[in-house]
Amino acid sequence: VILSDQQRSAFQRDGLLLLPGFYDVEKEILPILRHAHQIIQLCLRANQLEKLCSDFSIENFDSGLNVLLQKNRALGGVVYDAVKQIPAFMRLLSSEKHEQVMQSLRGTDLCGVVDRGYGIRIDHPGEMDFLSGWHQDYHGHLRSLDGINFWSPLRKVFLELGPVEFCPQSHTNGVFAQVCPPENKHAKNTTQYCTGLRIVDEAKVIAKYDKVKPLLDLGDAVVIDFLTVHRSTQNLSEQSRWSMQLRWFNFRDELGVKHHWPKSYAHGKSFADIHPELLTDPQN
Ligand SMILES: O=C(O)CCC(=O)C(=O)O
Repeated sequence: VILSDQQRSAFQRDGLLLLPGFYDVEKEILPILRHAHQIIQLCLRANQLEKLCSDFSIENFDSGLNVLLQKNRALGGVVYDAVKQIPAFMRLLSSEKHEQVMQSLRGTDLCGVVDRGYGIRIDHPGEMDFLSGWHQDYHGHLRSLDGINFWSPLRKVFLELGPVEFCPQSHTNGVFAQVCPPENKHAKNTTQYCTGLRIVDEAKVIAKYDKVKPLLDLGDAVVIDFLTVHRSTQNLSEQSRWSMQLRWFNFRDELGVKHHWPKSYAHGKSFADIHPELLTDPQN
């Protein structure tokens, strides 16, 4: 992958970069969709819903998932956990093209894949509980300040499907100070304390920036700086929104080296362990 000077400066300026057709749909995306389809077929059969089993198609690769959800919302969790283990997804996660983009954008020869910093989101129509509020990925994943999230759809993203919303140039502010939710004030450990952190004066901070909600095709990727503020938007369509998040970091980042590439929530650690100076208790 060779990025142009223009792409590199757009990324430095905006803290995000759209790479249309970054993945080969046939070779890199379709195997993931086919495998996800098979997993859903297995779940349908295991739940006496074999009548709903169907052949694979790109548009309807998750056919039957809505019925599983209606039968028992927990089955959505089963599919969610299962698809992260698809070999074609794991191969893509660590593929050389991400390393090349990291090297080109971060000017480093030594990158890493964020352990447990990857996944496949499935955002179902109308559900609000699992949407991510305004945040920087750094808080949730740490490792190094100049990490990158490769976000890519597994279903074409149109407006009603709920595109991710970004604040371009918000990365230039550095790490935003955070406030914990009132209910965490007396949490037993820092991981609990940091669950659901919000940017201090969120509304004022967010109002300062333009917003963009890129619509994406299969194979496109948005390269997101770990410090760029973004959030989920609600899925108002009738289909589930499927997307991949693949996070990488730079081993040579000074803060990362100093703190031994700290881990975060997924490993019982948190932002509070590394940046206590950027955390405040809620006032009420
Ligand atoms: O996909 C989304 O709705 C939000 C994704 C996100 O916040 C992230 O990948 O960090």
